[in-house]
Amino acid sequence: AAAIGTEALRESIATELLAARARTAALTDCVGDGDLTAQHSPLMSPLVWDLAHIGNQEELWLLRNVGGRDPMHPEIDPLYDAFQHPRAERPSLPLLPPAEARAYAHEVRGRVLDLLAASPLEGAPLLDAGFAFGMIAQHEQQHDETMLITHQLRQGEPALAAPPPPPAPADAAALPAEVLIPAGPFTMGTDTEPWALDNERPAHTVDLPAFLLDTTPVTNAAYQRFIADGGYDDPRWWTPEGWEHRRRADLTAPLFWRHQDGQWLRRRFGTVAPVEPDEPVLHVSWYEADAYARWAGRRLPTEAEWEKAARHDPATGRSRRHPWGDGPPGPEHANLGQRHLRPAGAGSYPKGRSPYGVGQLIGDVWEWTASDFRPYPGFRAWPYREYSEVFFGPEYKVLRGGCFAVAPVACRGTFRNWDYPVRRQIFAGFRTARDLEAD
Ligand code: AVJ
Ligand code: FE
Repeated sequence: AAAIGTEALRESIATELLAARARTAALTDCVGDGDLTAQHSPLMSPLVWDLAHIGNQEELWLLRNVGGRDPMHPEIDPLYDAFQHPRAERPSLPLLPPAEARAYAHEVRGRVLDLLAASPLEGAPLLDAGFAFGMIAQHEQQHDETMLITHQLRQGEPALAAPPPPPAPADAAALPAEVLIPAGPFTMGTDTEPWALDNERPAHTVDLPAFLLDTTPVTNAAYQRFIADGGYDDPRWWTPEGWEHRRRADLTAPLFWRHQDGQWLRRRFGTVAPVEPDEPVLHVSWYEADAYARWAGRRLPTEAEWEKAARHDPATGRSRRHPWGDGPPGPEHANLGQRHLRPAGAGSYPKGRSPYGVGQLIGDVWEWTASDFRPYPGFRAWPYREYSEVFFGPEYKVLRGGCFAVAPVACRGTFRNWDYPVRRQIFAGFRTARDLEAD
C-alpha cells in the first residue's frame, strides 16, 4: 500500500464506491416501489431499509467522523441503526420512501466524493490507506449481498438475470477428491492488508497437524446421496442441537429444493429448474453441513485449516492474499461480484487453485467451518465494537471464502464471515476434511 500514490489511491477508492453504487442501483431499480417496501421474509429488511442504511452509514463514517460535518437528518439515525430494530420490525418503522431513500444516498455520495478529493489519506487511523472509505465500500457491497438474499427469498417473476458461469474444465472430473496439507505452522490473519477489518487482525502463527481437505466444495450430487441414504432421518449423523433443530424445523433438503416426480427441483431468483448435479450445494445450514460430513466419515474443517489451505505457500513459508497469489481476483480466478447468479461447477477456475491444489476456496459458495466466531489473540475492536466484537462467542459459526455474490473488495483469504448455525438463506455450502491417520 505504501507504494501507491495518493492520487492513484483516491482513484481506486472512487472506483470501488462507484462499483458498489452501481450494484445497489441494479438491485433496487429492477423492482417497483411495492417490492422495495415489502418484507419478503421476516429474516430480512425491506430493500428500502438497506438502501437508506447504506447512505446513513456512509454519512456517519465519512461525512461526520472523517469530515467533521454535522448530521444531515439526525432524526432518521435511529431508524437505520441495525442494533435498535431487529429486521422483522423494520417494515413497521416510518422509513424513508424509495424516492427519498435514493435521494438521501445520492446526496451523501456527492458530498463524500468532494471530501475524498480534499482528504489526505494518511495522518489518522481512519484515513490511513483510505481505510474508512474502503470500509464503507465493503459495507455497501455486504448489504448488496444481503439485498441479493432478499431477492432470492422474494416470490414472483424473476427480476434479475446474469449469464451462467463458464463450464468446468475437462480435468474437473479427474481431480483428486482430497488434498494433503502437511503438518506445520503458518501465518493466519493479517497486519498488512490495508482494508482488512478488525476481526482479521492481528497476524499470528498457528501450528496445525496434517489433515486432508476436499479439493472442491461438496456438490449437489454428493449431497443427494446423503438425502437418499436417509441422512435426514438418522440422528447418528447430527449433533443433539442439530437433530433437535432438524426435527423442529422439519428439514428434509436444502432450502429452495422440492422433490417432484422423482427428481429434485430448485428455485433460484424466481426460476425453477432441476438441481444441477455438479454444482456446489447451496442453502444448507451449519447443522446440515456438519451432519453430511459425519455421514461421509469426515468433519468440517476448522477456519485455521481453511485459511492454511487457502493462503499458505509451502515454497516460501509465507501467507498469500489469495489462493492464486497476491494479485487481485480476476474473472479467471474466482466466481465473485455477482457476475453470475450461481456457483460454478465443481472443479472450475483452475487458475484460482492454491499451492496445495485446493480449488474454489474463493467465490462460488461461502463455506461453513467447524469454528465458533472468536477474536484472534491480540484482537482490538476498531473502529467500532458493533462490527465484530459484540458477535464473538459460541452462538455464531465462521464462514470463509466468499460466494458468487461477494464483491472482490470485500473478499480476501483473511476475510471472516459469521452466522447462526440454523441459517440457510445465505449463499452457503461447505467442504469436508479429515485427520491424517497415523499409519
Ligand atoms: C459480516 C455479513 C455478518 O451483514 O450482518 C453489515 C456485515 N455489518 N453492516 C452483516 C455488516 C454491518 C455483517 N456480516
Ligand atoms: Fe450495515
